[in-house]
Amino acid sequence: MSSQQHSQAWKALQTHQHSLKNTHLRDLFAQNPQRFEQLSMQTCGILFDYSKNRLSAETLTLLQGLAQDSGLNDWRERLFNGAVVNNTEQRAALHVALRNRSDRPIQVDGHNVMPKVNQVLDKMRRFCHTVREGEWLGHTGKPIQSIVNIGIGGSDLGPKMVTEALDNYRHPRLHTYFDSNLDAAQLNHILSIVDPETTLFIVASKTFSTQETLTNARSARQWLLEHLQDDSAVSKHFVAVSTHTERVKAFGIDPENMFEFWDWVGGRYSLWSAIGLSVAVTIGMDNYLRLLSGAHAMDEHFRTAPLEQNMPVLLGLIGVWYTNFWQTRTQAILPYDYALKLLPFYLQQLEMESNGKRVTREGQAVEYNTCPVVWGTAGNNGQHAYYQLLHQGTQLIPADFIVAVHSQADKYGHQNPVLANALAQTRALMLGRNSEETRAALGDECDEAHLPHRLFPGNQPSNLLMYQTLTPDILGSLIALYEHKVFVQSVCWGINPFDQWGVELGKQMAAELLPALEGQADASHYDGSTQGLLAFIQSHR
Ligand code: G6Q
Repeated sequence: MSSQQHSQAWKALQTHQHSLKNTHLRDLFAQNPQRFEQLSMQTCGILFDYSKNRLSAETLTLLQGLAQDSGLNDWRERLFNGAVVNNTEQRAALHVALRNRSDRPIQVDGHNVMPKVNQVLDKMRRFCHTVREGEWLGHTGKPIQSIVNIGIGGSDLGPKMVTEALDNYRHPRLHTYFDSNLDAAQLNHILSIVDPETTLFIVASKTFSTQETLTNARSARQWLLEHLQDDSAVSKHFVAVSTHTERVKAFGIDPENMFEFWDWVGGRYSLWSAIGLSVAVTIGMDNYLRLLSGAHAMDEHFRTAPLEQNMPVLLGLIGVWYTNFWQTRTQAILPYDYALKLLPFYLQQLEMESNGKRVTREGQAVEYNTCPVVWGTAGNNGQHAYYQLLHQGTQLIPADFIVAVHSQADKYGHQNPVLANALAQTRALMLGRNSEETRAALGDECDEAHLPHRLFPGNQPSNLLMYQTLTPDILGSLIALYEHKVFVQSVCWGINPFDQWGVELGKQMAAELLPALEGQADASHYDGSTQGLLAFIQSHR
């Protein structure tokens, strides 16, 4: 049993929640004309407005007390100093070293890792240059036009999200695709578009043992060889990103064409390592380094700013406030910037794989909610789909709105309507509309019998993150903001955010089921449902 919720800070927050329970956000704004000035902040080119939340200055003080009692200052120091913060795997989690653009040495096991990090960045730069300049030639002598990143989970979601988000920075000759799913439909689709003579596959896998990735990589190699009819073509069309040289060699990729990273880089935190190679080739090494610099700027802010002026700390604590004291179960991510359409999927992994845990670092069962379900889609589309529930449903759902002042691609003057919609939604969710206002708004059309259907309770909380336009630097800062938010929450919940044992059991059972599906193993010991499903599969082959 975890002690977190028996602490003074936790109890004080529970009592405080009772006192705020019946206060509407409208009242909080009416009571304090300075609310926006007091409950918003800026750093790294990002404005964070957290005024539309069910909280007061006192709430924040109490939450900071919880963070302090949970040892946040100490944990933050340990994270940046390369301590073993991932206790179940006995590892550091040093994604901050990968984007450390300062000269500050960062030690793992007594060795400064920065020279190795910078060597790989140099190798990536040389590679990106040759591909982008058309000097890296395919087997038949043609420059590369298509990049296919084969990877899954952390070796897919980050590079894919960033490549999409920064499409404006793409080299005009290069098109980049991401293959992750085991179902060959995804690979087939990509292979139907690209040309074997001008395609470069990046096999991205930390372990180089992941079933989905290796299966797809083998099929891609088979496709290439069917077209080019020469085994030596593989070296011109395949490179690897991994921590495991032997397995890369065994697959048939020359270690010269391998980009290394290390076990102290977690999968979902690996975008900043050579796993970002597909991004770097697509947008160019200088822009990729800007992404790292943006993340580094947020790291420095997180590392040095006092808790009450610390953006990731505030974002994390506000999430804890809702999850543990208002018992919310989901968190919406709503980007009003189409470039960030994949951000909700990326954050699903970052947040849910990191903090979807039920025991503390010490292995005791937690007695409180941990990570909420994270979900969302690009802005306006959601308005015409599920926002109904946000406005008039029965659940309290905190939402993060992410908004660009300028879209990357507004040739036709769409941006003011986009901004109007984003601001209107946060306002409507907060204010709602009472009966008096509804009668006034509807005038003669107001039908008293239908009035309840036209009311909006409001009081739905939201954060709003706004920046001028999505550049590599801003995107880097934004991602690092969420990474540190997740870390802050993990500290408050007393859990390890850097392991992911929850994904093991399903993998293991899949490996056991495969022989049964191939008719080479007896299935009679399986549960009734699995036996029934296997029988259906066999009879429909
Ligand atoms: C992330 C997870 C997971 C991992 C994939 C791919 O934190 O560990 O999503 O990234 O399972 O693993 P490989 O990179 O080893 O293929």
